[in-house]
Amino acid sequence: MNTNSWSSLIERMLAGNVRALSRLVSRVENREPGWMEAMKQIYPLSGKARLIGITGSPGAGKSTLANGIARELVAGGFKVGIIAVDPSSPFSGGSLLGDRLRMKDLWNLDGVFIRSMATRGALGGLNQSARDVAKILDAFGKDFVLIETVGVGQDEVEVVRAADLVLVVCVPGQGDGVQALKAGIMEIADIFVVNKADRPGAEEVCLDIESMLDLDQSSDKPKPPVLRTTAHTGEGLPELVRTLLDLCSSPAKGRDWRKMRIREELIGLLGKELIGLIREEWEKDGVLEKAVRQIEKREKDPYSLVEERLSLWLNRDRGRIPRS
Ligand SMILES: Nc1nc2c(ncn2[C@@H]2O[C@H](COP(=O)(O)OP(=O)(O)O)[C@@H](O)[C@H]2O)c(=O)[nH]1
Ligand SMILES: [Mg+2]
Repeated sequence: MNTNSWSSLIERMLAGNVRALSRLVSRVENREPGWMEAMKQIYPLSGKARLIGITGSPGAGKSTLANGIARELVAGGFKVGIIAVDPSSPFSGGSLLGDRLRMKDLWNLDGVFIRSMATRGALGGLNQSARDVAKILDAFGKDFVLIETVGVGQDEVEVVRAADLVLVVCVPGQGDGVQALKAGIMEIADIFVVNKADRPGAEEVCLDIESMLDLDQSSDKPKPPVLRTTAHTGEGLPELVRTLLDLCSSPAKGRDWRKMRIREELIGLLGKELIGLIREEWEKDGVLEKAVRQIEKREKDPYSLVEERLSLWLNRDRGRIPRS
């Protein structure tokens, strides 16, 4: 049997083989032919793991926290995976830095599997790629998948939106840091972590966040707890993990949240696939090139061309798409 075939990879992954897991993740990320079939097989085996988003500015201590949280969870008997949407994340004390090839690999540190993903170039889009990897880790048997991402940029925000629980990491001395949080991240936080509590100003940051939360009457969500940690010494981590486990076991986000996520994922997947199909078909037989030439010579405008193309597609497929 071809040991690199999808079915063999899935089989070995399910048997606990880390190399197969790593290979599978890469091939799905690269959208190699058959990836969708593979995900169809993997999907029913997922759905148990909790996705925890960890977001905050660069240097806030997200990787150190993720490591610490993973350690605590492992000590509590849970299986943990980490996805770092930031290839510069120094997860094994810096040894990942400056080694691009190895960074693409999956790391196994004390049973915690760590996957770095580049922010650019994810074929299925960063958000979907992170979801796919999380599902594979879930099927592999992880109870928790931590996703670390810098809290800037639409893609990154989408990634944390897909999480079951979101930790927003702040640090003292950030200046307008808390202010900046208001844009987008604030409302998706389930727990605020004030890290680097060993530094002066931690108390002020906590107060800032608390008063900001008091001002925010719009949300019907329970007020997120604000916790202090010193990630590199582990101080505050047991309490953070206790809070996290508590929140995970209470279905506060409810069904609508899940439905919203499923809806977004469906639309996202469909969109990506459609774009792929359209591009492929339009590029076939030089049709796209012809259109480009027509626009260049100003014989046609892009709007009419898109309209024509669209109606061609719709009319051709109308009879084939079932109504239900
Ligand atoms: N003083 C202090 N330094 C910390 C703390 N947590 C992390 N660091 C340090 O802050 C730097 C950035 O941490 P890192 O986890 O890479 O941040 P990330 O960019 O958010 O992932 C590292 O040098 C850490 O050792 C903390 O609680 N206190
Ligand atoms: Mg990091």
